[in-house]
Amino acid sequence: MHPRCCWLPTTTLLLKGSTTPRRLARALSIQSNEKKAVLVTGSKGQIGTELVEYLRGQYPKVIATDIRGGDHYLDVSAKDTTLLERLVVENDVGCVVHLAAVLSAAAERDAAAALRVNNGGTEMVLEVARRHALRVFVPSSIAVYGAGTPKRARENSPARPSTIYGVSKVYGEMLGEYYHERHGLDFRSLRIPGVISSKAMPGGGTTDWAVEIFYDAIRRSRYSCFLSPTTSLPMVYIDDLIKGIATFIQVPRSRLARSTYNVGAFSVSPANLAEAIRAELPFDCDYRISALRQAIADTWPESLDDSAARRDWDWNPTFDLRATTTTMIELLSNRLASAERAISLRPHHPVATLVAAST
Ligand code: AKB
Repeated sequence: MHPRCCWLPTTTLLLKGSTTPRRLARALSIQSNEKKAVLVTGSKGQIGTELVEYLRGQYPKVIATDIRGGDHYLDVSAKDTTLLERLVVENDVGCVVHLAAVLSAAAERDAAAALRVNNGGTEMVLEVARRHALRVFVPSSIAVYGAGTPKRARENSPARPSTIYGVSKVYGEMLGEYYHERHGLDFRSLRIPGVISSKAMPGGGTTDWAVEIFYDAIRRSRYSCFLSPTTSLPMVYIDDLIKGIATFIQVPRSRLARSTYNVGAFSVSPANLAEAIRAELPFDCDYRISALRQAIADTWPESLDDSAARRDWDWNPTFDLRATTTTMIELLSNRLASAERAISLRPHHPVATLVAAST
């Protein structure tokens, strides 16, 4: 059991004067979901790849699903409730981590697909979770904010996005909170900034530059950035995010004052990150700005006020810009070097495929 978990025994819950049958049922379903299997959608994505690995060290069973394979094929946009329910029941799932989503720039290019995957997928997951009293984690994003948001966004800052991705994330948060209020569902969400990671590439996002820059710095000593040098956005290093999600999904509900929290770590612009890389490697960055992605980034906040997450459930990121930069360079240099070797020996080695996909 997680060290911070201290569940009240059933009798204590029953004896408490204010406990209604509905509250009791909710508390019992939350309690009984602890350490059952976890099902992850979008398990092959940037966050899923590392989260599944981490959760496998913590839970008896983790079912990794993805449209690109994983343990089970699952296309969330198809809304195949029967398939999801079968996986839940057969594997005694207690918690769903629903990561599958179309990211901001890709969503702008195909809004219909984004609505099918992002809204449709969340609708299906919440409905199955309601029927089986599952705990649900659905990531939200800095994309919920819009042009009227202050530069440093709080949870209650205006969230009026001007992108279809942002709209879908607001919808996911609000639908989850509705299920929580109306059906007692244990819905949890985090507004996640750009994620910097070395194991799996992001795809179709506006913050992807902050990962691409490391690949190109190591392989070519140069990068052409699609955002302007001064566009500063909030970021988090993957290790902090993974530990944060794992903590957040396990923390007793009684410690959460809200369903949706901001999580930030540091803010960085392309020029600042290029400078941090240049302190480690010979490196040049130029700018070929994408009108689409720049317009999206211009509506997002520069930083996130995450004091509520720090206070309520101990969110405590440890990687700043420097630690992220040196760690990324070290991990990626090793991985790319072994991939180069793998490419020359075995063209279908998984790391070789990762490198090929990133080029
Ligand atoms: C994107 O850039 O679309 C995502 C996000 C900030 O949600 N990384």
